[in-house]
Amino acid sequence: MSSEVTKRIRVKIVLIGDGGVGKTSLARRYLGDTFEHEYKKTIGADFYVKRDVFNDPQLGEIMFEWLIWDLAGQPTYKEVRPLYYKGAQGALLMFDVTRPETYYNLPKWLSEYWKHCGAVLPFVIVGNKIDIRDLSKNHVPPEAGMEYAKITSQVVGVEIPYIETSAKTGENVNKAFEFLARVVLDYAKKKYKQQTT
Ligand code: G3D
Ligand code: MG
Repeated sequence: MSSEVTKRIRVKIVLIGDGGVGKTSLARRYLGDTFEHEYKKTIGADFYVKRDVFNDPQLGEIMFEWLIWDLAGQPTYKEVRPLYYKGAQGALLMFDVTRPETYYNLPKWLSEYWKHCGAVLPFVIVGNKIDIRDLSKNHVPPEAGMEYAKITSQVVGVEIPYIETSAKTGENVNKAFEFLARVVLDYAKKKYKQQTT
């Protein structure tokens, strides 16, 4: 990590998707060993901080301080909801490629995210557990994730990425956050343009 990085932003993100899709595993894999971890017992969510540097073609190197919120277990979700989403600027919308029902539930999570954040905010669609995709007879093919990304891109007005990961092997985990940094910046640039034109 370069000490010359001067641009820094702090971005709260939420991990959303059905229980068991791998939200906690993905976050922990991304954090590696060097993470600050705080468990918010009172609200039933885990909270992690991670700094990472990304390169933007126009802005150069930017240090992101991710504030990653991760719902713990199966909480009494109603009480957690407002705090969980408050101030979020991005999301990883996750499903499990071995369980189609988790893919079909994506719209439900997305509308909840937008509703509680009060805006049509950006996100990355993550199809997790690709290491065991072939073990499932009716697994979700990559085309399904790409299709949903295409549809939602039109709604958000920026290109929503789809990425396939394995929190178990670590495949594409860093890349998921790289994509999230990109889409958050794309969205911010779009908003800025709208305000100045
Ligand atoms: P959640 O936070 O979305 O509820 P978890 O999901 O991160 O708790 O993961 C649920 C289970 O799926 C865990 O198994 C975890 O090890 C497993 N898992 C998560 N990601 C992957 C992956 O990419 N590949 C494989 N093969 N397994 C994964 P257990 O057995 O602990 O319930
Ligand atoms: Mg979890």
